[in-house]
Amino acid sequence: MAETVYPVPANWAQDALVDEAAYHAMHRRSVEDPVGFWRDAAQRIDWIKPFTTVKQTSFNEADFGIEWFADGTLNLSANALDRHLETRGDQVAILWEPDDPADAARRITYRELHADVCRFANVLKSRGVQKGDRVTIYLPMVPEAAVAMLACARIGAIHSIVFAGFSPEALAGRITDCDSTIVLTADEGLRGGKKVPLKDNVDEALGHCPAVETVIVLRRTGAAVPMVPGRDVDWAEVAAAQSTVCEPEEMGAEDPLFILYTSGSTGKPKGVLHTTGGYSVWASITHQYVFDYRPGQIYWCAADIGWVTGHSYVVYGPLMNGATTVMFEGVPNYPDASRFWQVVDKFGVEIFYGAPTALRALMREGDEWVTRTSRKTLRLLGSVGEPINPEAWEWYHKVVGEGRCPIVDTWWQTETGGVMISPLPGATALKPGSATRPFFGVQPALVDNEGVPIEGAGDGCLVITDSWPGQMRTVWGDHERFFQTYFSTFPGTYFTGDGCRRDEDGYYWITGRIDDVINVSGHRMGTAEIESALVAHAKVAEAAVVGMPHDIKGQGIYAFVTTNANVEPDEALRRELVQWVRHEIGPIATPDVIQFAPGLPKTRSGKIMRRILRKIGENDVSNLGDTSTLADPSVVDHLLANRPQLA
Ligand code: 6R9
Repeated sequence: MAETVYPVPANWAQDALVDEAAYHAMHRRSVEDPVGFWRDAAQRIDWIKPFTTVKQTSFNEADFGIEWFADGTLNLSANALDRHLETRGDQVAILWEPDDPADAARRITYRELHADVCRFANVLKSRGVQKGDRVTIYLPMVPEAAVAMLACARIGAIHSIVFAGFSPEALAGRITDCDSTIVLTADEGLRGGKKVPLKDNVDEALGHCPAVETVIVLRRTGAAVPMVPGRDVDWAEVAAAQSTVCEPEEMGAEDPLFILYTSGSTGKPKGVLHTTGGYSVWASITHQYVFDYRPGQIYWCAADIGWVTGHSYVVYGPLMNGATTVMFEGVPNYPDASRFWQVVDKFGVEIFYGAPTALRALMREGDEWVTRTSRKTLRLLGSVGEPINPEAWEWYHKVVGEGRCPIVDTWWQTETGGVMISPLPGATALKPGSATRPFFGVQPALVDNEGVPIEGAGDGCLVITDSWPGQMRTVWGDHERFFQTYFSTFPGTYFTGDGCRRDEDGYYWITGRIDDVINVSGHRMGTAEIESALVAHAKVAEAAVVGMPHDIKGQGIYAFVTTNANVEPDEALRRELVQWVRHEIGPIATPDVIQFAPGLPKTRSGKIMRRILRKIGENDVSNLGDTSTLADPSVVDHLLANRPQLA
């Protein structure tokens, strides 16, 4: 595929915080003099007691440790709220859009949010929550979720948000793992017009969690839910009884801020732990520069607070930067496929940050859903969560952004706390599908399977060679697992688990998880590459590719393909797609199997559950493992029932 380059638009080069020259100068300083760079950069935070040490980090087994600004003290909620009261107390902090567009939006100013947070912090204290205690949050996308996070941060409690789409089983596991004794939830959630029985789920989960003493229940739909006397209390009732004065707790920079569970390739989900100082610096500085954010701009990150993107870029980063942050309860296609762009018009959104999976789904519905809206306020678009295939990128750029909005394709992970590799809109010429260049302080490197560094252009495993402030500090309760998972594969470096290509311009192209790499006749191929080729076909909406055992090639290519609405998949199309991929990538990428499917198995955050597809590819379907976190488990039944006969 021919590579298109989109230069920085002239107005962006001129007006942005950082242009090309400034990017290079700042990045160079950040790696040559990290202590000086971060000592200066950390002044963006209001410290209670200033730090004297900046960086004490080692990725080596002998003296392994990660500490930033260690002797400084601060409070994140004070940085997100109190510091704004004088300058922008009456500015809207959270603009909340409900699931149903007919219901009223909510506009919460910094002053109101501050009061709500203090009040709820006092609620937590009144229930016995102390600094260091774990608070499980199982709430839908409502402002109270942000209030709960900030209230925890205010008193030094560690929040553990569990996505409100997770099953009771998953919730119970996470409550137990971090020994949480308090759960915050709602009667029901609302998404895409459907009710989610959150309180019922909590009740079921708590059957396995006898240590939980308090459940605070927010009334979202008003459904009648059973309340266990002594354990369950009504959110509004207990909040009303508290004062709006609550002094922020003085936290050490390395005191824990939150735990967020994330799945790896093996074992049960890991409790990724982030601490206070480094994370605050990282979430705020990345939000400011990646989105070229100026206080007061209307900014919308469409992620759920159940994911790290919601933590760093719906709540913490934007609020520390004095943003008006949009919080959206709903889904992209309810009531119809114009929903995102209607919300953009309703609020005058200038910066929109979303996921490729949503974009591909909307793209499939046709352009009119987009073009019937104005979107004239949009200036910048962002992408996160998975590689964005060039077709979706071009559509996002041309149709959604009308060619005038740069796209920041941001690569990062739960573990990294914030964006690591991304364009800066005023500095970086864009190549569709590339996350482009490292953020300040990030030192990516490529190594081969034996750990030998790859210089210049090439393909390999993506590692990060030195620490950055937003890095996770441990796996909750299992420091050894932290070291083993991330620092033992390629000693002395942080191993991301992602494969990556670096081109002649030093641009990084994430090719997908290493465990998604398939080896066909000795040729390594990113499944994302083949998927991208398939999706480039006019009739294909979405594709997922896995390896399958092959007698001669070692591994063959098994492709799951969802066609566009109105396309009837048949044998002719199958042959056409095989030829298409051969044409796009080369004969080496010829798919061995193409299975058409109306839907792919996805988690509720929209990530394709490749584990299941791999098992189908390997014809090992007797035990597909835990499928409880799938958005729609029936998709799997369809896949199993329609497997093509293999020779
Ligand atoms: C923020 C987030 C992390 C994994 C990561 C990678 C994939 C995320 C990406 C991307 C290509 C991007 N990923 N952003 N791949 N381009 N812009 O998604 O965190 O849920 O922990 O997932 O997602 O494979 O390793 P998390």
